[in-house]
Amino acid sequence: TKSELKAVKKFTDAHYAKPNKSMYGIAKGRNVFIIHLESFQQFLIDKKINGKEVTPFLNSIYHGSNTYSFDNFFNQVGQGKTSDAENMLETSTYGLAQGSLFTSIGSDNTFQAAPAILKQRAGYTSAVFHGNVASFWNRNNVYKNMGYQYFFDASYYDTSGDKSTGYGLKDKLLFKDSVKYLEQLQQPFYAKYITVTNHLPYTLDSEDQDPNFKTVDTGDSTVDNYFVTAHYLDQSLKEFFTYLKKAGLYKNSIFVIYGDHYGISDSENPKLAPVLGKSASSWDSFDNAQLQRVPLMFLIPDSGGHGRIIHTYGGEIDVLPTLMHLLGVSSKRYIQFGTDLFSSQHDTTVAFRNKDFVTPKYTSISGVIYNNSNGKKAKLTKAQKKSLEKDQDKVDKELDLSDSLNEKNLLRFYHPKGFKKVKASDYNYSDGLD
Ligand code: GP9
Ligand code: MN
Repeated sequence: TKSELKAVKKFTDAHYAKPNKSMYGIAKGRNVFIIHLESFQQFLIDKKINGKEVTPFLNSIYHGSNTYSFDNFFNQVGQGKTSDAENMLETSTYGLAQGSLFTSIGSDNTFQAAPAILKQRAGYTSAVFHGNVASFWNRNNVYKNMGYQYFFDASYYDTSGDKSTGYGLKDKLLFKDSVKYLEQLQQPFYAKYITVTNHLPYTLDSEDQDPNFKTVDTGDSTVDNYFVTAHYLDQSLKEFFTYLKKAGLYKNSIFVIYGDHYGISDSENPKLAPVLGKSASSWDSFDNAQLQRVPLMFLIPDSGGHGRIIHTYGGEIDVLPTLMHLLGVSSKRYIQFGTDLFSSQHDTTVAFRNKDFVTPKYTSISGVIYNNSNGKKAKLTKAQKKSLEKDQDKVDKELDLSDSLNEKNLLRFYHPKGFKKVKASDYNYSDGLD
């Protein structure tokens, strides 16, 4: 009801972080590429195996002079995995405590999402490129409610035979075969690429494997193969960027590159530990939480060389307000739970979907507080305890309010200035062939 909406609005208004003046609008008018790196964890960045970088191309972007890279950025997904990550990035609201928001309520929910906002405020065309079938995670319905104009799913590509792995078209082919559609998009566009090849069980035909890259031998094939498909994903991006530069689409774009969630699960982490130079026998839930870091990079070519690696703590919920401010579109009037990562008022408490959380100093897991600096259980003063209880309260409240907003479809009552309600029936993603 409307009073429930009020409670949400009161929270997000108070929580809002005003933009950093030196960053606001630095990517104004550029095309936006959202590049979703499937199952890609931060530890892959700069990782060398047998003397070779696993992801040399992404590393070059990560360290590039026009890239703002974050090394304390966490995934916050729940059971909705990829779809939860997408929901957070498009709406700056959380996924649900159980299941996937996309599949459970996404067909009927009211969204005030990036594609609609950017179209209405800044004239952006929007499209998703993905090599799996449109119905997976209910995307065909959700994207319409988000205001996506185009969805180029598996039906737009030849996915036959060895062109696909378990979740669809191989990444190199997705990037290559999407070009003919990408080139048709009216600029500026907001284009999302969701990769799939680096997905469990990380299988890859030998013809797609780089003979010059030898992976680890941990005795766990999931861990070993993870590096192989991550390497392939890296090569696929390199090829795509080569095309974009040739086509003249590179310089006038901003690239948001992020990992959606872990690829190696908690139960497999002890097998991974030695590869990361850690001990398997002392591996614990603190270590599992630290591995929830995923990459986040904002690459803004030819933007003056002020890029750097930023140690600010944040999570997927924070991407949308950050991006909007880089594009010079104020986020203030919308209901969003994240805060601009570049703002001095940014909230550095990162909530996990199960109410655990991480701050720059502490990690809280099932109520146990660990010191980030040494991974040991923290000895806390009264005042520190108090302040962590406050953090926990905020985390609980934030998740509850986000759930209330989505579960009760409260955005249907909310009319931010100038926002035209999205009409799903405006969109038709069929390619006319089926
Ligand atoms: C499939 C893909 C995988 O289309 O996006 O989703 P996930 O299994 O990672 O949630
Ligand atoms: Mn995923």
